[in-house]
Amino acid sequence: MIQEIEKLLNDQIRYEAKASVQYLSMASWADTRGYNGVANFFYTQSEEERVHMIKLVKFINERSGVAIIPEIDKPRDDFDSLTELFETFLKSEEFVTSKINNIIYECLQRQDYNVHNFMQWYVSEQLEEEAIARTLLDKLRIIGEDKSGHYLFDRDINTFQAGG
Ligand code: OFO
Repeated sequence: MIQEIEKLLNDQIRYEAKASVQYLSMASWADTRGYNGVANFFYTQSEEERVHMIKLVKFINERSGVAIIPEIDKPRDDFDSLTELFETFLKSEEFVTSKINNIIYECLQRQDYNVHNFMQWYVSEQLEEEAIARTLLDKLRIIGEDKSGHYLFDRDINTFQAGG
C-alpha cells in the first residue's frame, strides 16, 4: 500500500472513531433529557461510525498495511438545545466528508485505483448521512422553541434513520 495513502486511511480511522464516540455522547445527552427517539437515533449513528472505522482497519491490514487504533479525546457532552445537537451532527459529517474527498483526491493523484474504489462506499454513505442531518436540522428550525414540536420530532425521528 502506498505509504501516504496508508497514513490518510489511518487518519480516517481516527475521524470515524471520533464521530462514533461523539454520537455516543450525544445519544447519552438525549437519553438523560427524555428524548428517547433522538437517543436511539444517535446510538445507532454511533454504531454505524464504528462499523465505518472497522471496515478501514480491516482494509488496511488485509492489504499488508498496519492499522493504527487511535486514542480518542473526551467528546463534547453539553448542548443548549436539540438544534445545537443536530448542528454538531451536521458539522461532524461535513468534516468527515471533506476528509474522504481528500483521500479520493490523493488516490487519483497517485493512481491508487484500488483504494479509490474502496472509498466509493464512503462517498455514498456520506451523501446519505449529510442529507439526513440537513433534513432533521431543517425540521428543528421550523419547530423552533415549540415543546410539542420537540415531542413529535422525538417520536418520529427514527422514521428518518440512515441505513449502512
Ligand atoms: Fe458519517 O462518517 Fe463515517 O463515513
